[in-house]
Amino acid sequence: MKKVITYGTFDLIHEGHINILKRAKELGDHLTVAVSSDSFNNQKNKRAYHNYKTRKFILEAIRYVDDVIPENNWEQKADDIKRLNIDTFVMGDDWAGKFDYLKEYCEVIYLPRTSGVSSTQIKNDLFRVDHG
Ligand code: C2G
Repeated sequence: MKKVITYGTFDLIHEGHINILKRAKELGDHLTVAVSSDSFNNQKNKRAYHNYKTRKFILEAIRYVDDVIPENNWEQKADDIKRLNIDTFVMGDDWAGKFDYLKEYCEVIYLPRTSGVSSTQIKNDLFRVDHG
């Protein structure tokens, strides 16, 4: 069984998230998503609308996702890959090159981001609608 993993905040799930989860799953037979904890989001200076419990709940409902684990820090990836016997690590290409050190443990693939959509864009657009 070919196991794939990807990491992220996955707040306000949108088409871009679904696209990368779908393509990540297509690279193997099993997809684990490591979703950023609330404290790690603070470390990433990322404000999520939904808390960890909700973001995990939503991810678990997505057909391409087989397992959801917490992402608590930057350093856990190599241990996760070894512990879970991961074959392929996938991230959007906004991270291109940043995780090449993981090639020592598994295949590293950066997939094109879906242009024109992001949680920040959604929040800004909603704010503009409400405030003119
Ligand atoms: N993504 C995408 N297209 C978008 C938006 C996001 O392909 N329009 C991808 C990102 O490239 C990433 C994944 O969806 O691979 C999750 O995106 P975020 O929730 O923004 O994750 P991020 O904050 O980049 O966290 O250790 C890694 C970090 O936790 C990644």
